[in-house]
Amino acid sequence: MSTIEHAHGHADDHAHDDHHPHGWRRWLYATNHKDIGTLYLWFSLAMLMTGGVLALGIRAELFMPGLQLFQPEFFNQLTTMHGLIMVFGAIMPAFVGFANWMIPLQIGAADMAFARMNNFSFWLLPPAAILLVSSFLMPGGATAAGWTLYAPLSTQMGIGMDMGIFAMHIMGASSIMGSINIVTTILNMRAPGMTLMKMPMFAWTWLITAYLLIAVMPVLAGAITMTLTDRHFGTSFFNAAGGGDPVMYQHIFWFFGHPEVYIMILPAFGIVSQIIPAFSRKPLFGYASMVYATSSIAILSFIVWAHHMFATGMPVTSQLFFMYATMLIAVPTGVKVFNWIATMWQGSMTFETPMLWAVGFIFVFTMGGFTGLICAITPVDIQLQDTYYVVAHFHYVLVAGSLFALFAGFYYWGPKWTGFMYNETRGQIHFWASLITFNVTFFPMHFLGLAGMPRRYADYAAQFTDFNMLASIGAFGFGLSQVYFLFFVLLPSIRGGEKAAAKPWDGAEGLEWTVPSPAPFHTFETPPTVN
Ligand code: CU1
Repeated sequence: MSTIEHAHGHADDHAHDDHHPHGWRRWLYATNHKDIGTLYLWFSLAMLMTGGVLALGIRAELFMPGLQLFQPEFFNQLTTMHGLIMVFGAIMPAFVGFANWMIPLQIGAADMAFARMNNFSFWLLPPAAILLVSSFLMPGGATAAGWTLYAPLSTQMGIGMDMGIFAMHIMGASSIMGSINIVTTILNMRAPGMTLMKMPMFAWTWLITAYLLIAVMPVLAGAITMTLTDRHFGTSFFNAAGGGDPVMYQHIFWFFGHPEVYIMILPAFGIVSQIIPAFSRKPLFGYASMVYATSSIAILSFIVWAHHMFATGMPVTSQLFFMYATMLIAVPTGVKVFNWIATMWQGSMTFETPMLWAVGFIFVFTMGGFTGLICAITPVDIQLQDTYYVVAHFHYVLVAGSLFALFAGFYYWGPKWTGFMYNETRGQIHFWASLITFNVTFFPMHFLGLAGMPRRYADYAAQFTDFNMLASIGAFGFGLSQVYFLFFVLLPSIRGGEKAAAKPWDGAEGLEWTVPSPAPFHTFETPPTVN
């Protein structure tokens, strides 16, 4: 019996007590970490599809040179909104959904520390998403300043920009509250015996991620608030004519933005660090070094921000500092990759769908890591800045990194969530189709970037046609692969099918809990709330 059904069945025994609201109330008033986790996951899936449709619009326009479908102004709205929706609507909330589902279970807590704040964190998101997406309908359309919302362009666009700023404020508030909840839960609500250094890696990576979020979301809020006051209240923070500096916007934004990219990858590291041992039937190699590597990455992420700004002109000493600091991050990241490989080494490996995604993650994410190193080299970056090479780089880390890990986690833990096994053949089809089409989409972009094709343009010179056609074909294939996932894997595995065993991964399962967990999975049908 699934955990959800179980909770439900239990509630039916007390049909008249209102601790377990039914129907829409169950979701609107949800204080149960599992229900809230489910809400987060559905929300992020909806945003993934919305952002995906925008991406396909971009790739459709870029299938051929010339303008076919969209005017350049609208094209730039598509790229901007694609980025904002994927970062703030899809990837981040998906990891928070995983955190809600898994962290209390992993540390033996009854629920999240602040159950009602947890509800509020989630329900801020749908209005923010509606605000963001409906800005397309405003005069002048959605913001077209790029997801980074650089001044001075962002200080001059229409009302869509204000709606975007408001939406990001709301999403930021949601993230901060979610992070406070995660930190408090992990620090205060671990079961007896569950010391910090015994926690499963996903809980560890999220603890560190939550600190990053609390540190940098207010910085983003500051940057976009200054943008707002420059727009409407006569300030000149980013306006050179009034004594301000548009480059300062970039400093503030990337002081948020670089830790943000680790916010989107550290929980992915955590998921992969649990799947690899389970399907290698060995404990994680170098557990403590994984914890320290994660912390090192988080700390270093605060001192590398200006590697996004080499082309703005800066003193050579600054260039060198940000170049070397950035390269330093390759060390703890390398520790992680080597630990994953050492975990697999001489293991009794099997390749069910979660493991395929996890190994695919290591392989393809690491390519994104290498191109990141290349971009960190200042003189190279000045050449590659704002070309498709950078677009290729960050899609290798965000799609083949974050999204692949999310799929790995879904296939791994989903049977616990729904109570049903997904179809293994279809899961593997989904993996291989995604892996191939992902690379068809984004690998050619390296060549386009090296050849000098700039990003954020609706049109391009004829010599870029072949690789663009290939990328567009790949993108539609990738989109179709996710439609296949939705209709042939996800929905069927929720409706029913083969019942998942209590330990779906059998021999592999025990190793997920490399420490004896004092709190097994199914003891929390009716979690008490704390606040
Ligand atoms: Cu960065």
